[in-house]
Amino acid sequence: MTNKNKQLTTSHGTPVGDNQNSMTAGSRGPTLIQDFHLIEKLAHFNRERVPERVVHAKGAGAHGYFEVINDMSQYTKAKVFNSVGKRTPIFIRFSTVAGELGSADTVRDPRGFAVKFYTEEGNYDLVGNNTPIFFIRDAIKFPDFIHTQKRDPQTHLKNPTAVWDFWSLSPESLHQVTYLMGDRGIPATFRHMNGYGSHTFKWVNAEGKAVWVKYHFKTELGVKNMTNEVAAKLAGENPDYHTEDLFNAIEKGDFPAWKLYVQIMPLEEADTYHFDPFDVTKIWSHKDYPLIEVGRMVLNRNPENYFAEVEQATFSPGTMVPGVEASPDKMLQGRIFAYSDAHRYRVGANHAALPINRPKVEVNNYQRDGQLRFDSNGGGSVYYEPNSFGGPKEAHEFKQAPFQVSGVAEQVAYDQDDHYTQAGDLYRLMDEREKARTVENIVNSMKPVTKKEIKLRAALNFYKADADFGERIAKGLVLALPQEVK
Ligand code: HDE
Repeated sequence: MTNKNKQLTTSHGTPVGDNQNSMTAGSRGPTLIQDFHLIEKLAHFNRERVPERVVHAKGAGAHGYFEVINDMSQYTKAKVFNSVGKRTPIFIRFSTVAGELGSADTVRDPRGFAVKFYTEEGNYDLVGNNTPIFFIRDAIKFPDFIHTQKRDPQTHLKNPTAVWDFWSLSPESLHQVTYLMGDRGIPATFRHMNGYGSHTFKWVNAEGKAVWVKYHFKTELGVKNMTNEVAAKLAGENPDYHTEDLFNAIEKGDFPAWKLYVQIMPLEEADTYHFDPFDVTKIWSHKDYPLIEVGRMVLNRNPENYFAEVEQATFSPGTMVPGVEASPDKMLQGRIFAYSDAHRYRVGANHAALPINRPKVEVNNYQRDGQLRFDSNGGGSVYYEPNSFGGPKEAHEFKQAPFQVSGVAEQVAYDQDDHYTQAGDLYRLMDEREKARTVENIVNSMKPVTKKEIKLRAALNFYKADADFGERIAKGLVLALPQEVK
């Protein structure tokens, strides 16, 4: 859409006579309040900013498509994953987690990897990260965790003491912290990183048979990372480096692509697997549950307008299509509430009707009114249900698959606490050079911590994951690990 060589108007469409001079009494006289155009411009300007996302504020987006390579209908009735060759339009938003809207792209931080599939059955949002795991495994700890990632309420500075105090007192974070402090903590570009759904989800096929599923997006460019030195230089010289790289690549037709794979776990195996498969701080061994290729995601169109499409995009893990359902993962359960709540606050009650969020299929329901109801608001159609006027009706075939629940209702922890094996496995998978870089990143990150007990507690956690890992960190921090732990 272009407004080239058009008449300038107010937002009410009335033609503007003069956009250079305010209306005053004589050239030196006071400005007249009747200068409606002046007042409208200043007042709208004051209201241009909507609240940034409370996490994942800095991001970049692109349009593209998802194409099915292998039909998944044996596992799920979700049409987006059925029929080889089928293409579904998508919109993706990549992001950092902790930084504000104007912060640098090339920081050590997980990256958001949020995909909106505009499927023929409504939108499906797969809102993941570039890491298959997360720092915590209960939503109740998320606000506290993010507080430590943001600015100290007194100094307004980042606070490594808070970061490591929380992490060292939350050993479930060890696996993701090891991942973050390793080479993948700073991707070379958004195009050279993988994406993961992270959580375990449920797929249900047309016969009502369910399986557990984990998603993996593997970049076709291969994973490439950025060194601390290059990252620090770019953070100063070009803080929007990843944003610019993505835009320019698509602009010149160098379309980035990812293959989507899934891991499938038969429903009953969740009860006997050697750890809680709904614990998002853990990965499922690919030996136990090998990757199955599903399709290919290609990004081939830049946004026309950043605010309209990227800033106003609203993703929620609760936006699922028939055949995709939640698992009991406590983090996923918490997110199902939190995201739409965040959207109602940040963008507005009718955020789903905005062009970037609107499904490509009809929306027929009885929700009415609310701020910025810029569509027909249902016109004169029936506005309640049940009704005798042929209004939209439910169809039981789309009910969620019933599942057994049991247990005493209480605030209860996970029943397994092995926070160390997989963190240690990850460290032992690294080659010698990456081990050294990871240890150096952890030591440098912990050096400004003001309390020795925090450093010691953190070093002991790493030691429990792998003795060599903990020893090297303790040495770098000039700490002696207590004999009794060895
Ligand atoms: Fe988020 N997260 N999150 N998160 N998250 C948000 O939604 C939240 C978590 C992720 O590009 C917020 O619109 C809770 C895991 C991405 O617009 C908010 C918990 C994973 C994005 C929110 C988590 C993510 C967000 C902030 C703990 C990876 C950006 C503004 C249960 C699997 C999406 C907003 C975009 C954004 C809540 C943890 C990824 C506040 C409560 C785990 C990619 O709703």
